[in-house]
Amino acid sequence: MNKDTEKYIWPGVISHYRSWIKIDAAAEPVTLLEGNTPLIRAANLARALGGEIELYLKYEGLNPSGSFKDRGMTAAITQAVADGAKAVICASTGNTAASAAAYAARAGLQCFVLVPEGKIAAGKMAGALAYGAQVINIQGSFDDGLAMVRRAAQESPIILVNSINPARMEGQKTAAFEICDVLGDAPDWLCLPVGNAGNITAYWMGFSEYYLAGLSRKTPQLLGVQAEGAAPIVRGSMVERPETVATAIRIGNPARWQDAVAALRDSKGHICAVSDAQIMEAYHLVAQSEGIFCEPSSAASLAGLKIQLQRGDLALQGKRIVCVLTGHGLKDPDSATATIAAPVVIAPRMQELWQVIGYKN
Ligand code: AN7
Repeated sequence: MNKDTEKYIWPGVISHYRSWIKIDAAAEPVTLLEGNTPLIRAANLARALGGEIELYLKYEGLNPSGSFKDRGMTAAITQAVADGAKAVICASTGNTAASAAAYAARAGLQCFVLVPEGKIAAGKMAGALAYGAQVINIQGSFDDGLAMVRRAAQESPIILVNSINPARMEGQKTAAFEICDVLGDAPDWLCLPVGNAGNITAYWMGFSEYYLAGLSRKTPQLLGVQAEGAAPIVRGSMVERPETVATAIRIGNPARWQDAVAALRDSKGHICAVSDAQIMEAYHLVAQSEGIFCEPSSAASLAGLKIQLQRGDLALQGKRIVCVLTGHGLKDPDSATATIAAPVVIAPRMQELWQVIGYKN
């Protein structure tokens, strides 16, 4: 190995940020080398959103199981193994399930995931099954599932790996560190979708810790975005039957509700709701203007940024803004194929091809 090679090898978020991660200090990380995701400048998208802004996309879909959940899961599973766990459990709208399943497989733990029947994207179900988790479809919502897994963890030795588990926050906050490390400071605004509100809580922890340690000159303002049909924090009351195309954030009673409210207050941030139509518009826009494919829930952050740029009552213009694209578009192929015109069909004859594409000399 070239002697310089070692410094280019990414060891995963726990090893890279070890002194910051409050889990068992002696624990050997259970890692799939998650993290170190690209922060991509998105000038085309900024123009399309109508902003004179310096826009970056934190492409969390490039994590090993395809979403940001892997950052927290490496920490939660590492701690679970250190605590002698044999099995873990979570409720999920899909991504947590796939991530828990992957890291549990890596660690040799049994994994149970509760998902709302018929309401999780195909790629997430495929992942959870492929990694060998026991998938349990519940005839109810994510919120019903979360209440059940809380009970299950209280009344058994099974470890809960939803974001109520503090180790999850320890891993997830590393995304804030990475953004500061790349930009040399925190951005002016961080914009992200909010479901169970673990991620917004973790980002605020990360940015606050870096700021207090003198590693950034400021903390960002947070712009949280919920789907209109699942916007308990925006409305200030629980949503009994949450509904949205963005199934990942189809959550009516977020576990980290109070932490999210505190983060929004302390960051001088804002939380808003966007419609399914606005989400799908942003979903197509980022793919077609930047070549970056995210799932609909992730695009909610872009939709929220767009409406806030239009409203103009937050000081966004001229600012450096990071939008978090939380999950990969391939997680939810049906959202793409159902909303874009189907491919044309031709016979295998050149004449028909020329008819479609034009361009012939
Ligand atoms: C792509 O997987 O809650 O506010 O069970 O998958 O931290 O919940 C997923 C959430 C945003 C919201 N984007 O983050 C689950 C789950 C994507 C997500 C969120 C989720 P939180």
